[in-house]
Amino acid sequence: MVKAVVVLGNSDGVKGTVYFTQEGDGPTTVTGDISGLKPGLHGFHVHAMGDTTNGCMSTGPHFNPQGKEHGAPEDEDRHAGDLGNVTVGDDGMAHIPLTGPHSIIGRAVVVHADPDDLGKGGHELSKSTGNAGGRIACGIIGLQG
Ligand SMILES: [Cu+2]
Ligand SMILES: [Zn+2]
Repeated sequence: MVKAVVVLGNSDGVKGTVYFTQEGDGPTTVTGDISGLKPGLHGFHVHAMGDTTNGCMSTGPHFNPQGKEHGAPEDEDRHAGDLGNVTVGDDGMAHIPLTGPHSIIGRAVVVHADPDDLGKGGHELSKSTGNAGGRIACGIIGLQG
């Protein structure tokens, strides 16, 4: 069992802790709570870099080791970091790699201001970011004992 955790926060009162667990090569389970967000859907991704020197802006693009297009978590053509949307306080499941060559340890989780259109919104950003708007909170994923 590999366990990882990320603490999210910003100066506007957004706070959260998100846990990732993976048994063997099985799917990664994502659980946790985030408070202080506006009601509704918020884009939720693993971004490529664990670098918050310039806040959430320096976490790079969506984690995408296979060079695919942006999509929904259940799509075949999706970034590995595409976790879809979160609703405040919801727990969820995601099939993202946590061990092996595509480890997400040391990368960043970013919560966005707007819903992720899952690549289907027809906007020029739909196929890269899901047009999820600003990066309102983020944190770096670390191993948990
Ligand atoms: Cu994002
Ligand atoms: Zn993406």
